[in-house]
Parts: sequence; structure tokens; C-alpha cells
Amino acid sequence: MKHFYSVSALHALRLVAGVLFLFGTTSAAQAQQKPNIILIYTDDLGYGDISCNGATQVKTPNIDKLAAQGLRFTQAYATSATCTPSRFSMLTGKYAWRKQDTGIAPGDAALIIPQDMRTLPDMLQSAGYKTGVVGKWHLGLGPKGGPDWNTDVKPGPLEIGFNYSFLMPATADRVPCVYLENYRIVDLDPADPIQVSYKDKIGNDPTGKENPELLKMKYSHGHDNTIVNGVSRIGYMTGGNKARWIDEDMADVFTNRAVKFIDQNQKQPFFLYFATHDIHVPRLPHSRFAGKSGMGPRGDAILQLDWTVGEIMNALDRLNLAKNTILIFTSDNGPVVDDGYVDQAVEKLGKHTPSGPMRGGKYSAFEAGTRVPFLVRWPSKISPGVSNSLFSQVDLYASFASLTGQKLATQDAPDSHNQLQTLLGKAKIGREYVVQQSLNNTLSIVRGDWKYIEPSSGPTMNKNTNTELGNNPQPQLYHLKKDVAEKQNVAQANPATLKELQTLLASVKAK
Ligand code: NG6
Ligand code: CA
Repeated sequence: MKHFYSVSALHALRLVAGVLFLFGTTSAAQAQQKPNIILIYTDDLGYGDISCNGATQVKTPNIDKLAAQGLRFTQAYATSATCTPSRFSMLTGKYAWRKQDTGIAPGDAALIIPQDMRTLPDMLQSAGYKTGVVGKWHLGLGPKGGPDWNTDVKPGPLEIGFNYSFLMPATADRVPCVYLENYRIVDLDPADPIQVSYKDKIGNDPTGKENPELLKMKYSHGHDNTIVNGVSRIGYMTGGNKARWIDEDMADVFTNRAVKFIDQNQKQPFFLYFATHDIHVPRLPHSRFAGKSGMGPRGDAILQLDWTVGEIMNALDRLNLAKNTILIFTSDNGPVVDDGYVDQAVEKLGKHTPSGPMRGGKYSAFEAGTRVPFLVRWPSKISPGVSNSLFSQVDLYASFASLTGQKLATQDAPDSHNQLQTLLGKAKIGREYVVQQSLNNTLSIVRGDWKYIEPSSGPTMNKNTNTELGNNPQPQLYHLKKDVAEKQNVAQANPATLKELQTLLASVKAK
């Protein structure tokens, strides 16, 4: 019996067992493979700007497809009604209003996120993810005093948790108008160094103020400094001529980089923070989209953004990654129509309502300032549908920590709540409350059906953009369920609810 099996048969058995073992572990590894996470963070896109949220004049078929395959939130918030603080809060899990100098950053601001603060990409790195950021940064770069653009521009994203970055340093309406890949400006000729100033004019480049005849798109307010690519910007720059971007190519440049990052990291879990420039000003979409919406450049930029989303979904399909990738689509703040350039956005708006049924817009304490589009797709775990649960972008950090099994230290992400079950559509209730911040730092709090806006002596209107800011010296209380447009301040009639929300907001502030 002992010699029943020949040596070669034993060998074959071992081989079969080995192959089985290998297959066994591969499929187990696949099952355990953490999902990729892609966060498409758009700029100034309003709740009502996409057709899955009710837009009819402009059509967004790719974004609608994403919504149809995933979960579409009706009450998800950015933390702030402007860009820098929303991004700060989302990446750090800490409300920006707790920290000085987190308002709209000039293009030469130093890195705003402290290097010793743990961030969302830090946490995902610890969980084994490759992390990348492509697109708009607007969180400052370099040491105190701002960066020297002609050497290594750091600290920046690579010091706060990203493995790779390809950036527009601030916004497209702010200098320097160049791309930055990791530490270096792309295509910078050392013989033509860049200088940037937000105080006095430097160099001899023409400005919008002095040479308006050179502009291909005029400014309506602000934005009258250095002219780059026929558009005057905020701030002055000189040099770096070969490195300057062409606005019309920007969506292509960013989308290609984002797809390249996905391609290069397809074999391991990755996190891609893809922050589009669209649909912020100046709106200069590629000729493929220019004139196509019938609504002027703002509508055309929405079409371009929709194309971008389609490209990301196509890349995931091509690489067979769609199933195990969490794809989120949202916006940093609410919509604005005229944000400083004469681009026919107001004239061609027609019946389109960028804010949906909400009041206000970008900069505002009213709902449209922060209640933004929010879509999430994860085919292997999320059932398609609509979620009316309360959700805030500040919760992505703790939710993804829970998803990836990462423990947070007490000082990490202090305002981020684990809302993974809400994000996945498994919990119906959502966050107990959310806090929002307006341009002038007026805070609001939403809990259940109610919203409280604290008293503020700030202006009632942003006259330039024609936006109601929601500031009022009196406390404001709205029943959002019955009055999403915040028309009836019912503070006086509901003193008990008012008091509760005031107390709750005070306790959040005191944390
Ligand atoms: C404002 C700019 C506006 C936009 C905004 C920041 C003027 C008059 N207005 O100060 O055009 O750049 O800042 O937008 O300069 S955000 O989406 O990045 O927060
Ligand atoms: Ca913005």
C-alpha cells in the first residue's frame, strides 16, 4: 500500500493541489480587494445643474447614467459655500471655520493644511491605497510666505498624503496659470522664470485693466490683472510663457491625467481625488462643446463636465474596474451665474435654475450655497436609488476609515462621523445634524426637518453675483421639509426648536 502511488503520480497530485491552493488564494484575495475610490469634485456646480436633479434645458447623460446606476442624494452638503474651506474640511475631516486662514485662498498662499494633521489620503495610504490628486487644488502650496515657483514647489499634496499630484495651483481665474506635476511646473523654461504677485504688478505683461482690447472674454467684476490666453485673471504673473495653460484644453488635460492615474494603478487599490475646473469661471470650454448647449459658456462647461464623467466611467469599464470602484460625484459649493466674466451666463440662462428649488447660491448661507449634487456608485455593494438622508462631505473621511478598517486617533478628523451605512444606502436616517458655513462665516445647522441660520450683520446680497447671502441680524429658522426655498422664517413661532438648534450649534462650536 505504501507504494501504491508512483512518485510521478504524487508529484502530479501535489501540482494539482498547488494549483487549487493558488486559485483559492487568488479568489479570496480578489474578494478581499479593497474598492478603489474616485471622488469627482466639481467646482461651482449647482444642485439643479444636472438633468438627473431636474434640469431640462441642459442634458447630462453621463452624469444621469451614474445616478441611475448608483445612489442619488437629495440632501447632501458641502461644508462651505466656497471652495477652499469645503476642500479643507473634506480632506481633513475638520470644519474649516475652526481654523484661521482657510477662506478663499489667493494663488500664492502657503499650504493651508498643516503637515502634521492626518488627512483622508494619509488614512487611505495607511490602508494600502495609492493616492492621487488631479485638478484644482486651491489649498495653498509651499512654506510660509508662499512658494518659489521655479524650484521644488513644496510642501504640497505629497506632504499631506498624496502619492501623486497634477494640479492647477489655485483656480483658473487666479495666477499662476500653469500646471504643476508633483513638485515642478510643467514645461517651465528655466530661462524664463515665473514670478507671481498678489499685491503689485510685476513684469510687463498686459493687464485687463490697461489693455481691455486684448481680451477675448471681458471681466464683469474683479479679474482685471494679468492677461493669460486672452483672459485677465486675479493677480499678476510674469515669465513662464511656455508653461502657461490654454483654458480650452484644460478639461482634456485633467481628464487624460486622471485616466492615466487609473491606468497606472489598476492593479492595486487606489484613491483618486479628481477636482475638475468645470464649471468655475473663466468658462472657456473646448470647441467640441463651445456653443453646443445654447446657454452660453456656462451651459457648454456643463456639457464638457458631463463628457469628463463619461470618460472616467469608460476607463473603469475598459479596465474592468467599475464593479469594485466607489465613484462619487459632487461639488465644492453651490452655483453662481455671473462670477466675474462677461460670458452671457445671465442672458442665456432662460428657465434653467442652477439652484434647483433652493434659495441662494455660491457664497450663501441659504441652502443652495452648500446643498450640492451628490451621487455615489459601487455596483457590487450599493443598490441604485435615491437617498433623502442627511449627509455631509466632511463624513467621507470617517466613513472610508470604517470601510477600510482604519482606526482614527482622537485628534484625527474631529468633525467627521462614520456614515458609511448612509453612504451605502443601508441607513435611512443619516447624520444627526450638519453644519454649513457661508462666505462671511455665518454658520447654519440642519437637523431633521429644521434649519437654523445664526444672526449675522453681513451683507444680504452679493451685488456682483446677484446672490442672496442669507445674512440677517435676526435668528432664522426654516422648516426645510415644508419650505425648502427658505421663504418663511418661523423662528418666532417655534421658540423651543429655535433654542434647541441654537444650543446644538453652540455645542458643536465649543467642541
Ligand atoms: C471670488 C472671485 C470669484 C471666485 C471666488 C472663488 C472676484 C471678484 N471674485 O473672490 O470669481 O474666484 O473668489 O471661487 O474676484 S471658489 O469657488 O474657488 O471659492
Ligand atoms: Ca467652487
